[in-house]
Amino acid sequence: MSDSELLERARGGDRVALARLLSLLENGGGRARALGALVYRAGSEPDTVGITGAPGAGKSTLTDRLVSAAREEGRREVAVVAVDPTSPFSGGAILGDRVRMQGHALDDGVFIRSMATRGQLGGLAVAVPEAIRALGAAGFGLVLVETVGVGQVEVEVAGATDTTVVVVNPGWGDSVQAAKAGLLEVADVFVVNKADRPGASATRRDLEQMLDMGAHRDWRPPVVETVGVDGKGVEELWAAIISHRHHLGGSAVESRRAERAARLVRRVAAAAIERELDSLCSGPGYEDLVRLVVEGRADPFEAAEQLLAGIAGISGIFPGARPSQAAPGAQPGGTSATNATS
Ligand SMILES: Nc1nc2c(ncn2[C@@H]2O[C@H](COP(=O)(O)OP(=O)(O)OP(=O)(O)O)[C@@H](O)[C@H]2O)c(=O)[nH]1
Ligand SMILES: [Mg+2]
Repeated sequence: MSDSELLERARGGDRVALARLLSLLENGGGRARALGALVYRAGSEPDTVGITGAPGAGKSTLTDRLVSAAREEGRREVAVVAVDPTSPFSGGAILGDRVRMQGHALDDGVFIRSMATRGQLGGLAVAVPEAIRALGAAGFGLVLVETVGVGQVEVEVAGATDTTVVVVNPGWGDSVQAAKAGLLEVADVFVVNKADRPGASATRRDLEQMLDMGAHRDWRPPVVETVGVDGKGVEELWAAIISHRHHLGGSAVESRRAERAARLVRRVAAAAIERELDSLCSGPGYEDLVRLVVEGRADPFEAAEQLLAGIAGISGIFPGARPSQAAPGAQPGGTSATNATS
């Protein structure tokens, strides 16, 4: 099946085609780039909500409830991307999530997908937004992204949504951990889940205090208490998400998305340069250069200059990508030519 045929089927509601499309994107390589080019041109970005927090905080349970809330509100197509960072904590997360969200197994309007780290350039931080785009192209107006907020990349993935929900549990340690992980900065809404356990209101106060100290601009993240297992507080959580959405409004969403796109382009470019550098720094030529420095026949700057000459004319490094179709302004102004002659 051709790439455009596959995309057409996915857009037409063929879930098998959609799953295949997502797998191909996830695998990376030339086909992924060609598909990615189609996907990015095929539709706009859907509304996105990130749900993040420590392992076992209740993210999947809440995500499941939020899917129900969105469906009840009349959202026609809702997708869930459960990111499995293959961290030491996430053993069995994929199976667990599937089982937990079984309530939607028979609902045609709900699509659930797990994603693991792939070898693709830029990693999850690039792969997840691409999957979100693909889901948008396939007609999903709302995508919920569940991520374990334990590492920098995971926090970045979670924060790369229109609205980011940070889930903590009762206990002072949890909010401190969340703060340490950088979750305070990305949170638009806080949830104290497992509020059936002691200490929920204390944790809520702790969070409020941290928010008091922090400089939040025009939106103060509300703190909501929930009991994921019985659905208590979920209505309030959904309302908080919606009200953040309203707060963002049209233009704020646009500027958030523009910032994200800028970060993505930079991340892909940085990963590509890093990759080129890795290969330049692995050959015999590199050893020769290093020897020159060791023997005092060149300084590190001269050696680096010679090394970098190898990537001065960097292009054609994404097989399948179509740089010729990018906007004229996107051309890097002939910098490589300048470097080559200087
Ligand atoms: N007591 C109590 N247990 C809960 C609550 N919400 C979720 N749980 C339980 O906590 C456990 C973890 O819930 P999950 O929803 O899988 O948590 P998660 O954050 O998705 O976990 P990972 O994806 O593995 O990081 C499950 O056994 C849930 O039943 C709650 O409000 N109260
Ligand atoms: Mg989970």
